[in-house]
Amino acid sequence: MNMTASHVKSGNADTSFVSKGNPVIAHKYTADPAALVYGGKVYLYTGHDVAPPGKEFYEMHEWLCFSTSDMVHWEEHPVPLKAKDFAWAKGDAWASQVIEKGGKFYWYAAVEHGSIRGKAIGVAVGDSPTGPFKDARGSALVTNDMTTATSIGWDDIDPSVIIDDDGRAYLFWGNTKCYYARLKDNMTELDGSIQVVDLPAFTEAPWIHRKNGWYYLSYASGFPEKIVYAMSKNINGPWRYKGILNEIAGNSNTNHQSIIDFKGKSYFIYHNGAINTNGGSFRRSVCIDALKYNKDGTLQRVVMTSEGVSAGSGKN
Ligand code: FUB
Repeated sequence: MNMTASHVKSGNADTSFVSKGNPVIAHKYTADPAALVYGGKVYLYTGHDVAPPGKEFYEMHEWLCFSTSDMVHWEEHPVPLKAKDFAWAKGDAWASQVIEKGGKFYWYAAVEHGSIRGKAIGVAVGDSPTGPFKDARGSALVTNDMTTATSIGWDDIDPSVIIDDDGRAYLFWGNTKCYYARLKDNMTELDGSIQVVDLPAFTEAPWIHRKNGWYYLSYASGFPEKIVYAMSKNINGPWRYKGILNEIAGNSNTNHQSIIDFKGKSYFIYHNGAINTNGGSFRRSVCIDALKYNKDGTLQRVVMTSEGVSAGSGKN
C-alpha cells in the first residue's frame, strides 16, 4: 500500500502520521498489537501482514514499532526485529510482546522453528524500546516439544508477559491450550515447570494484565474469534470466566488484543480487517477503542468504532 500524504520523515522515526480513527495504521497491514507504556509514551509493536491479495494464509516476516504521546500523533520507527534475527528460526513473525525490566527491553516473539517441529517462542533484548534488538539466547525459550498438552505444532504462540508487584515475571502463551510459566530474573529462561491454565473455549492470544488488585486474562475464543476474559485475585489462579469482552469483528477471523492504561485512560487495542483495499483475515489492521471498567472490576463490552480514540477520549 502507498503511504498517505500525512506521512512525513521526522527525527529518528521513519515517518509520522496523524490517526484518523480506526484503523489507526492505514498505510500498511498490521496485526497482533502489543502495547508498552514507557517514559510517557505508548510503544505499539505489531506484526506486519504482507500476504498478497488472494493468498489466504499469513505471510509475516518482521515486526513494526510505532509510538505516540497522545494516541493520535504517531511515529513509525525503523523495523526493529525480523523473524530471521533469530538464527534458529525458519520465519513467521507472529504475535509478540515487549516488556521493560531494569532499563532493558525484552521482546517475546512467536516464530516457526527451523529444526524442531512447530512454532516456538524466542526472546530478543534491546537497550531502548525502539531497539536495536538482538536474540537474547541464541536458542528458543519455548519449543513445541516442551508442551505436550496438545499434539498440534502451533500451540507455542502468542506470548504475553507480566512482571508482578513482587518482581516475579510470568509468561503466558498458547493455542488450544493456554500455558504459563515463571521467568527467571534474567527474563531469558523459564523458572520451573510449564502449567496449563484451565479456561473455557480457549483459542489463542492470551493477554495478562493487572489493575486494582485483580489479574485479568483475556483471550481469543472460538473461531472466528471473539475476545473473552477471566479474572483472578492470584496470578496462579483459579481464574473465573467473565464472558465476552469484544465481539467477532466480522471482517477478520482473528482479533488479537492488547490492554493498557495510559495517562489515566484505559485502551483496548486489537486488529480487524478494516482496510478497504484487500483487507481481511490475512491483511489485518490495528484499531484502538476505549476500555471501561465497572466498579466491581469487571469489564464492559468493548464498542468497536470507526472513530477510534482521540486524545483523552479513552475514558474509564
Ligand atoms: O498473526 C498470526 C496469528 O494470528 C497470531 O499468532 C494469532 O494470535 C492470530 O492473530
